[in-house]
Amino acid sequence: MAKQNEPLVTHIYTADPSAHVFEDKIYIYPSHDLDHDGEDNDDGDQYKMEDYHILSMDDVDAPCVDHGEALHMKDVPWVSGQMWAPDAAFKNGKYYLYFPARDKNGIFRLGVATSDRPEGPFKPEESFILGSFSIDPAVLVDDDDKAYIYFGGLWGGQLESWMTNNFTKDFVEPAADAPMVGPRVAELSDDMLSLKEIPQEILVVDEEGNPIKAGDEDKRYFEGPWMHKYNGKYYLSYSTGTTHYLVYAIGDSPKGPFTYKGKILDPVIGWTTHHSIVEFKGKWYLFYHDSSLSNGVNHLRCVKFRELKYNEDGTIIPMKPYEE
Ligand code: FUB
Repeated sequence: MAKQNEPLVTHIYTADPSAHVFEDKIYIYPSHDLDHDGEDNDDGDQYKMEDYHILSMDDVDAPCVDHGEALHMKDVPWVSGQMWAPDAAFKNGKYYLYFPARDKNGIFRLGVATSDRPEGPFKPEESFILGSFSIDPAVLVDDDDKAYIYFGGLWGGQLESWMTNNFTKDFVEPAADAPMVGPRVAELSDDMLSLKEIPQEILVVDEEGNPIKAGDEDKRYFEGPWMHKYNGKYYLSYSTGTTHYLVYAIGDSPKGPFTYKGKILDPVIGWTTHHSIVEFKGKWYLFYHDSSLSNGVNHLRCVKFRELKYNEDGTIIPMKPYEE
């Protein structure tokens, strides 16, 4: 049986859970971590994932089912490795799996694969999504049926290499007092397979309207964007990377700007955490990962979930990962 704050599955290592309610169940789209003796570095070479397994739960206290391999890199013609954090969406009567991976030149791109079923198997497109780059796609299908893809990750995720929307191998990190490097957003085409526009950088400001600075590592964007709506407002949440927080910002439109509001989750065991937020049967849940299942090995992670609550003013009540 699934239990809050416990690994959802223990027979494989899983990370980066993107949770959605499809067909009245919770479906979880995680990365699948593999064990190896390779290098662990700031480029993320330790995250050597090759495939996706999709999980589901009929309810929050029901067993978590692994539906087996839904997509493997050997079946994706443009991929050379590292199938990282995915997300999924439902539109046009179909399920879409969005995933980042290195192309044959070692550049991270975003791919898409389709299925008639939420658990797959998924059939990939021949090429990556034109105009896409970096990692960690998250897709919002808004109430008006327009769909937006959010993405981007610093360091190994190569986002700093795309400040001009052209890849630059030798990028310069922004100065500490310069605005942070923001995640990107683009509207998706109606068939969900391409971008309708050039991705734009998202602006996150503080309560005074000043952009969050690159050196403000407790608040700045690092990776793992997620977008959800609560009471008509748009909530952009993300990982701060080096300081290991999950934080959020609120805006009035899917492309922002967003005002930084605070922390969602304190640091977990392991270097990364990566999350999603979903409503199920009138309650809200945070899905995230830590490295507790491997006793702290950074690249061997496990997905977990816990209830998330809001204050009356719409702010999120911050949580500590190892307290109820
Ligand atoms: O899982 C590989 C990478 O680690 C993800 O893309 C990041 O968000 C981090 O969780």
